[in-house]
Amino acid sequence: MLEIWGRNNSFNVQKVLWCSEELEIPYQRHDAGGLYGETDKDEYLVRNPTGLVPTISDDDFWLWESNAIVHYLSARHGSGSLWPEDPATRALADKWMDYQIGTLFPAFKGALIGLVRTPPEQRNFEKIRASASETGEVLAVLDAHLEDNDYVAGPSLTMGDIALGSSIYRWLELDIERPDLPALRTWHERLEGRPAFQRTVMVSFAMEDPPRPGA
Ligand SMILES: N[C@@H](CCC(=O)N[C@@H](CS)C(=O)NCC(=O)O)C(=O)O
Repeated sequence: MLEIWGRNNSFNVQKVLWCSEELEIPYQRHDAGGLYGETDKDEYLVRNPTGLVPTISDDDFWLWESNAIVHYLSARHGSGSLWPEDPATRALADKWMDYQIGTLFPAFKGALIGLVRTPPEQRNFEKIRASASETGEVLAVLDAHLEDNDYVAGPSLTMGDIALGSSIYRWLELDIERPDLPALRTWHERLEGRPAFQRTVMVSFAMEDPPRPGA
C-alpha cells in the first residue's frame, strides 16, 4: 500500500496526491509538516533527512523529492499514460518537470512564500512584486509552448503536467499582477475539468486552514 506523508495544502504534496489519483493508486495519507509537525521527529528524519514533505513509502521502498516521486509512480503505474513510452515524448515531460523545479519555482518562491506562509504584517511587497513579475516572464515560455500543445508533452496528460499544475493553480489564485497568458489559462481549464485535479489541487492552500478530510 502506498503511504504518503505530507499536509494536503502543500503544492509539492499535491503533485503526489494528484498523480496517485490520476493513476487510481490506492493510498493512505498521513498529515505532516506545517502546523502538523512530525517532520522534526527522528522517525521521520531517518526516512527524509531534509525534514520536508512529501515522503512516500511503497511496499517499504522510501522516497522523498516530489518530482522523483511523481516519476516513480508514473513509471510504475502509468506506462503509456503519465509515463510516455516514446523516449522523446518522455523527455519532453521530463523537461517540463525540470523547468518547474529549476526555473519556475525559483522565480515564484518569493511571491508564494510571501503571500501564503508569511503573516501580512511581515510581508515584503517589493520582493513579492519582483517575484510575481519574474514568474510572469518565466510562464510566458510555457504559454508560447501551449499555443500548439494541449498538454506540455503533446496531446495528452503526462507527469510533466502533474509537476506544474499545483504551482500554476496558485499563480492564478494569488492576489498578484499577472500578464495575460491565454494558452496557459486554456491548459489550466483542461486540468480544472479533471476530477482528480479538483479533489487534490483545487483545495485551499492557506497554511492556517484546518485539516481537510484525508484521501
Ligand atoms: N524539493 C522538495 C521540496 C519540498 C518542500 O519544500 N516542501 C515544503 C512544502 S511545499 C515543506 O516541507 N515545507 C515545510 C513544512 O511544510 O513543514 C520536493 O519537491 O519535495
